[in-house]
Amino acid sequence: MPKVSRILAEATRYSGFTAPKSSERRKGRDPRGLPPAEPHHPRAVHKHRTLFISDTHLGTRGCKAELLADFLAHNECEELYLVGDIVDGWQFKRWYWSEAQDRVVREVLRKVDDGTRVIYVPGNHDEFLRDYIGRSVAGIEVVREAIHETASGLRLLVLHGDQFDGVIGCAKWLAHVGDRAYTLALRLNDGLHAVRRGLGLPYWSLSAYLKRAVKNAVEYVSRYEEIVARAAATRGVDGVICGHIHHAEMRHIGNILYLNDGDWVESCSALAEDGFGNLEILRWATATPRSAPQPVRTAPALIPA
Ligand SMILES: [Mn+2]
Repeated sequence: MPKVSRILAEATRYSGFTAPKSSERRKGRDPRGLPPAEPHHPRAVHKHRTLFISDTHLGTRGCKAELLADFLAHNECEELYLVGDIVDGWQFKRWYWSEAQDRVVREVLRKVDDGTRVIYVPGNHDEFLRDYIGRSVAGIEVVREAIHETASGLRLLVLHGDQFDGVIGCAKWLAHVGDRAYTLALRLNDGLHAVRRGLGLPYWSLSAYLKRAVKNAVEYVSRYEEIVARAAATRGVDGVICGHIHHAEMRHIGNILYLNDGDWVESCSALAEDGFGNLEILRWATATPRSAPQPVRTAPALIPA
C-alpha cells in the first residue's frame, strides 16, 4: 500500500469517517448509517441600507421579542437606528425579561460586531439613557437626535417624538385604544347592559363611549403627525422619522416627509431604506404559528419627490 493512502486509511479509521462507497454516493445515503439530514432551506436575509425601529419596550410582557429577534436575525443593514422606548425603564418595578428579549439584545450586538453602525435616540420610557448622550455604550452611539441622509440625498430628522406630547391637547392614553379594544367593548356592552338592567340602572353604552374615545385617538394621531411635521419644517430638513405613538405611517405633510416606524408591542413594524433611498414600512407578519414570518409591504415604496 502506498504511504499516503495508508496514512489516510489510518486517519479515517480513527476519525470514524469512511469514504462512502460509490454505490452509496450515488444514492446519497450516509455511509455512517445516519438518517439523511433535513433539507436545509436557510431563510432569506433581507438587506437594507438603513433600518429604523422604536417602541420595542424591552423589559415588559408586551414586547413581541420573539418576532423582533427573528426580524433582526433576518434583516441586515449598514445603519440601524433605535428610535426610543427600546428598553422600558418605567417598568423597573415590574421588570420582565425573557430568553427572547435576551436574543434581541444579542442580535443588536451581533450587528455592531458585524460592522453595522447602531445609533440610539432615547425616548421617554428609556430617558435614563439620556445621561449617556454623546457616549458610545457597547459600540452603540447614544444621541439626543440625529440627521439621517438618505442615499437619494434627503435630510431626515430622527427623534423619538415624546417632546410634542404637551402641545397636542387631547388625551394621550386614548391613542392606545385600538380597534381590538373597541371590538371587545361591543361584545362586553351586551353583558354590561344586562348587569345594569339587573341593578335597575339606565342603559349606558360602553361602545358609544369607546367610539368617542377612538375618534379622539384618531384625532390625537393626526394632530401629533402634523405637530411633528411642523417642528421639522422649522429645522430646514426634508423629513422627520419618529416613533412614540405606536402608529406606523409614511406620508407627505406639506413639504415634509413624515415617517413613523411603528412599534413592537402591537404592529411589529419597522422603517427600511434601500440602497437607492426608497423608504418603506415593513411589517413582520405573524400569519400562522411556526411558519416563518415574512415582511409584508403595507405601502408601495415611497420615492420621495
Ligand atoms: Mn414614547
